Amino acid sequence: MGKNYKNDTVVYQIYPRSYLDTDGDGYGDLKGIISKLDYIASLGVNVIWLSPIYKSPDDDNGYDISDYKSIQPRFGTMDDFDTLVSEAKKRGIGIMMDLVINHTSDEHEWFRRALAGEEKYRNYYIIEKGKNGKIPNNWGNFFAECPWTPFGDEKNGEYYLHLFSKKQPDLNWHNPEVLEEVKDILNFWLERGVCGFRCDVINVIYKNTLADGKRRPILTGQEHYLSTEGCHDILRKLRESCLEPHGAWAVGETVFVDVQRAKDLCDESRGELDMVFSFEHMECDQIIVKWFKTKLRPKKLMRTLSKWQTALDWSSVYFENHDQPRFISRFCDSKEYRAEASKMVAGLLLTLRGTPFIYEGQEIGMTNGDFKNLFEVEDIESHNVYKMAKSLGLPKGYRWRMIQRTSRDNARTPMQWTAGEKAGFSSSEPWLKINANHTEVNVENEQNQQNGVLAFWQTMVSLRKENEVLKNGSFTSLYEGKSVYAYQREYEGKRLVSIMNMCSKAAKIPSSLALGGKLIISNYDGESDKLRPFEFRLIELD
Ligand code: TEU
Repeated sequence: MGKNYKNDTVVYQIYPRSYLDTDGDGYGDLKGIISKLDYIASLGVNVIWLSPIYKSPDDDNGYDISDYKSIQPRFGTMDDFDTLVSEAKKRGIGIMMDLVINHTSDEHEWFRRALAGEEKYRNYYIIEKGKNGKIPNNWGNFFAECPWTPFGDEKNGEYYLHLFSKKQPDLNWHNPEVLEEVKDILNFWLERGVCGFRCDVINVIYKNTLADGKRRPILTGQEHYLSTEGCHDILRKLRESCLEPHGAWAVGETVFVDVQRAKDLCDESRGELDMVFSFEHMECDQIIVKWFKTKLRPKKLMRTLSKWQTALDWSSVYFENHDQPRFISRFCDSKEYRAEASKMVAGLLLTLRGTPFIYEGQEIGMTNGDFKNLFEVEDIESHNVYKMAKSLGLPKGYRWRMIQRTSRDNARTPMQWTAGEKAGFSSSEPWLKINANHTEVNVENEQNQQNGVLAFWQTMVSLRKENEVLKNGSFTSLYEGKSVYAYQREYEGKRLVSIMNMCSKAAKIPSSLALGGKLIISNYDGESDKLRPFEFRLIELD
């Protein structure tokens, strides 16, 4: 990797099952991604992050891995993978894998051998005796399940820990043999040419103790496993034994991370992660948990973005991924000003400081799914939460609205390539419902538009990659208002200002922002003395 690889990188996340299906099984596959590499290269990105493509029973859509050194047959073969790596490389694009090492699938050989009584493999997992017929502790679970499930015959009174689904048993990172196995997995993929890893829930892997936790509204017990010293130690060892020798890099998905913990995880001197995904900006519209929403106040989003922009030396910047509802549906407008809002997000994402991550479909302004009922939703988390809401007595209509606006499936609907049958995604019934708005919102339609959403995203990526101020410059917030956000990027005396209206009503430009300068780009044509709905402007100050 070059000296400034973090600054020079723009990542495109692909959720493979939803990208392009070439064998007519209703699931996207590697051959589909290969066939779209010219399109992906036209975005200007230089890394593709693949959500898991390993063998998996798909209880959590591949985040439950049963063989880390394999390819899920429905996605293709190892030859397809090798072709993807080499074809991407020809286009200057690296492949980043999704490393899920907090847990395996319960169908992994290790877990099966543990169930068969092999002591060596029992120690790969967190297996505890219950207390007086009860589960070992009072911890919570990310998927609204009980985090302890009987291990083997219930009569033995033993349980295994799973912070996610019962088919995702947590690994025991106190066991040095687990570290050796995972080093082997990283090196297997690094030797196949991957450029790095997105590390799934990487800051919860090392549990200090299984003692009861302080009672919390969610995830009781988190103080015993969030960003522990044991986790830091493991990250240093993985960097030393795997990443460093291959010149590879790693971004950590770090739930509940605060600024200090983020610094501890990705400060260069620590030799652990290169950057993290924080969540605070994605939680501006929620009350305690994401299922209970409050009206978004853009100022809160602005403040959070500014806070993280100035707190860390470097980090990722993202607004969408496979777990989050579509940003323009959630924070902007998915109808009247969908195009303007998507372009504004492009301006925001690609002029902030940090490595930008674009999620498939974001570049054409895809919106939340148009699910009509729970039967159209696949995600295990959504089904579990619906069940829990029902057990809490929440009214049916309210329960459904909770799922409809927050389900992770909102971001997992198949990529919309054309206005045609099944959006050009597949020749047969897709694994998840395709949004009906694919008739207007699709790649083909966008490729025929000079000033469309896709063209604007491509321009912003190209601008970002060529511009030293955007790649390397400092960040200073200039204005955080009810709807207007403005910040300055500065590098070697050159200054750029991004100014935007995050609302669907025109907004006055504050007098303090009458800075003059030269307009570099805007998502609107023509002049205006106000910022139009979701207007974005990038201005070069002399
Ligand atoms: O997500 C971890 C995680 O915390 C999210 O699931 C989060 O709880 C919520 O869904 C978004 O607010 C990672 C993966 O991204 C997710 O897809 C997996 O389901 C999960 O880990 C388990 O591997």
